[in-house]
Amino acid sequence: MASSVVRYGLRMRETFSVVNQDVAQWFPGHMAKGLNQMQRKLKSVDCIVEVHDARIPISGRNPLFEHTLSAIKPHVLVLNKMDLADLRHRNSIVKHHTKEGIKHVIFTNCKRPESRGIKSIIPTVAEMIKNTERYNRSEETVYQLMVIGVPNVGKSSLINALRAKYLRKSKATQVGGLPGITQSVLEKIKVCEDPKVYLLDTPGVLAPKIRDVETGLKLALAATIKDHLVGEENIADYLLYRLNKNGNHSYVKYLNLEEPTDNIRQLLGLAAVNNGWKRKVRTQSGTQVIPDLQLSASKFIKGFRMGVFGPMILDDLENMKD
Ligand SMILES: Nc1nc2c(ncn2[C@@H]2O[C@H](COP(=O)(O)OP(=O)(O)OP(=O)(O)O)[C@@H](O)[C@H]2O)c(=O)[nH]1
Ligand SMILES: [Mg+2]
Repeated sequence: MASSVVRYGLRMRETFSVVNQDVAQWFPGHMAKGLNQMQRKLKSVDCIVEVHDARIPISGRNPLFEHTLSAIKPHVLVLNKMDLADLRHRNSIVKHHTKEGIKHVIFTNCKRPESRGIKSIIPTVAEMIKNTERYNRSEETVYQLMVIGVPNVGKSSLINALRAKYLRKSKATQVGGLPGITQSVLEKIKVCEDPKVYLLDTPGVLAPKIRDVETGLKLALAATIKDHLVGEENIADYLLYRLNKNGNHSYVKYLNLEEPTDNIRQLLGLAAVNNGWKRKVRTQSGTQVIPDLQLSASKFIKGFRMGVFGPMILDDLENMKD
């Protein structure tokens, strides 16, 4: 991994390179099954709601969806976790997707069912369906939507948020901090009475072939791929690169360091020593206590996922003007 010890005022990495990473290993094979199940249900669906993480608004969407699901039915792109995303680029993100042919982009925070984004989903979808020929489903008076997306972006949370908003009902589908919580296409869940709207929850599906290693690291940082598959130190290093690139050194205080660095090993070591994060290892002469670099890495990554380094976007939007 390219890195150098950098002191205050010196240059940080401008590009990120990882060696010896077999990206194909990061993707569990069982996901093809989920996609097949989804395709089978497509006939009874009026609209596809694709949920994606607003911190990776451009890259990391599953390109398979474009060909197999969203191109066939009316489609809305929900960019969720907007509370964690830097929304100064909101207009350029929307413009980018509009150019790609996506007419409806909605930013949401599923932790707030009464927020504007959540409120706009059903009216937007109802309008779209009204304006489309409903193929074999024209006699139906209820709307059925399928929620799709890569793992852990908040698909199930969106269903629960809509249910809470319109029906004042509690959670109907399980939510969790790790990817792979929803395992198969579930039965339809009612989220609204007028109009009658049902949603199908689906398991997260990643693209079997990833564009490049950096896209994979973004997906990993946003917790869509299990950490151990990518390696916590790799994910932490990518986070460090991103923060330094943005001139964001808030990690120094958070990890109890003295100054910024661009060297992940140095960061993890110092964080472990300064915070007393230790672990025991067996040696020939007994046991020894050493700094726990893995714990440092997971605390650092967790900080990002909780938003402690402020709102961020992991895609490069510098060249996109609002
Ligand atoms: N900060 C924030 N967290 C969210 C938001 N929406 C969901 N989450 C969290 O993201 C995690 C994943 O949510 P899920 O709803 O289980 O995601 P999913 O896409 O259904 O995941 P899989 O079923 O594993 O594919 C959970 O810890 C949620 O609490 C949001 O808008 N903002
Ligand atoms: Mg789910």
